Amino acid sequence: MLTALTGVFGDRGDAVSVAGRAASYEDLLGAAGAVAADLAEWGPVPAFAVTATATLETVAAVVGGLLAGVPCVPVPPDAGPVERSHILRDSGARLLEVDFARRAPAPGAVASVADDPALILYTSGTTGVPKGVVLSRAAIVADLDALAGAWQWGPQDLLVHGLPLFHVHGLVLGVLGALRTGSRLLHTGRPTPEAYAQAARAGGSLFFGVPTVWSRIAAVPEAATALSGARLLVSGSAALPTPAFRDLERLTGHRVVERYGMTETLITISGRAGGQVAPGTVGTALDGIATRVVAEAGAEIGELQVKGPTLFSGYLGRPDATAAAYTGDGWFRTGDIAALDGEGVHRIVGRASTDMIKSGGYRIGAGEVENALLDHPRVREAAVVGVPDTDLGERIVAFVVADGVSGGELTDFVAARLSVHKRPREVRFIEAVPRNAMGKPQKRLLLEGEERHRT
Ligand code: MLC
Ligand code: AMP
Repeated sequence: MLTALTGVFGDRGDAVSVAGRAASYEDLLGAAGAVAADLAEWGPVPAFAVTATATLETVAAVVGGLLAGVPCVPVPPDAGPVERSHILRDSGARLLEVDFARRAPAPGAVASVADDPALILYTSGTTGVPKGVVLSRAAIVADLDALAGAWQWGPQDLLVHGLPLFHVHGLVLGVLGALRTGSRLLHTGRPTPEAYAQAARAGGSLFFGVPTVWSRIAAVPEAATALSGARLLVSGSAALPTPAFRDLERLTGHRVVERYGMTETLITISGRAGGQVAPGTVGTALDGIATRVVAEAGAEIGELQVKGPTLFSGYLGRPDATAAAYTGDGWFRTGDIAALDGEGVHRIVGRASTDMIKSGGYRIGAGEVENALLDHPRVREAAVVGVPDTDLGERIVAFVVADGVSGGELTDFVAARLSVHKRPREVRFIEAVPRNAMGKPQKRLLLEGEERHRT
């Protein structure tokens, strides 16, 4: 599955560089071989987990899992005890420590088949605890090959990004994509404007970022102009604001290509290298993917539904939730609201539920944050919403009914139990959560109040 590691592209001393440490394919394959040997020694396990810091160790762990045919569960390094123990318990994964200095020959061909799980990525639903999204080897290969075609991505490229290695964007596209296409990888550690500019000066050709990263680069003109020599700038994981698109076009000469995807579907829609790109649009379906927009009679926008070989194998241990994610005729329901033009170009216009928040490109379920807040002894009610934010796209705002506790304490409480990016950026104390006759929270009322608060 990892074409580059078979040596087709030849070896290079800096094939993979992560946060300032470089490795050749031979180094990486040796370290991954040691991981595979450890996994073989363990005997049968349903999965293994790795604390997915942005390091060569994480890359070796993921490749080692592929070599051994054991699914890998990357755990966010800042996950607090509640989130971490849920992930480990739910997946049954045993935690593996990686020592990149160790080397072992790669095991011979493993008896894995294309449908076998390669990765289990935990992602938030609208309510409750995160679910494990099972991704097969075949789904990943289908997606990476379709993207390689769409972006003309190959061994001539130097891919640059600084995204976390526990989600689709940074891990599947940003690591496995480089290994599959044979492009070199330069992971900057953190996705700062300065680090991207430096990587551009070092020859970076293909750049990935979430919109927050691109907006921050656009706000630092000397960093943005350094990206003029790149071949392709790609944005995804959330909507790229048009002002950022325009500023980057002016400063870099590039029209940023947007692509759309989900943990459950991988990337399904994208603009093309050398193709027409318009701000606010995410392009056309990738090769092998079918999309449809199911609109109410007379409406032009509706739920985006997708089908194709890149789709997940199901939520781990949750056949109910898996079944609920599909329509009766077998299309995956994204929960995103979209419009489709006559040319097959998609525009994502919103989400069906206010309970799914996208902040800094991270997907956060309101229910998970509410449950964490309700675990605090002073909190009686909690309602969490995403409020428009120029930097993060949306920022998490928690409305709570509580006394004897400060907003800062509640923020720290969530950050420590779940993870830092799931913390509310603002806590507002209210008398009661507005509810309808059925007792269901009326979050739109809170959001309307928030609009008034802003103006
Ligand atoms: C602040 N910090 C706290 C804290 N408040 N720590 C503990 N408790 C508190 N109360 C610290 C953090 O530890 C961190 O420290 C620092 O503040 C900043 O943290 P942050 O707020 O998370 O960083 P921020 O600058 O807001 O991050 C922006 C960002 C990030 C863009 C870098 O949001 C990001 O990496 N996003 C990428 C998400 C992504 O990859 N999504 C893809 C999903 S896949 P320190 O020391 O660490 O600086 C997908 C499919 C698809 O969507 O289509 O791609
Ligand atoms: P995640 O599961 O973290 O992969 O998040 C998936 C969600 O990110 C999708 O359902 C969309 O809401 C959002 N998303 C991803 N890419 C884009 C994009 N280019 N434009 C708008 N939203 C996007």
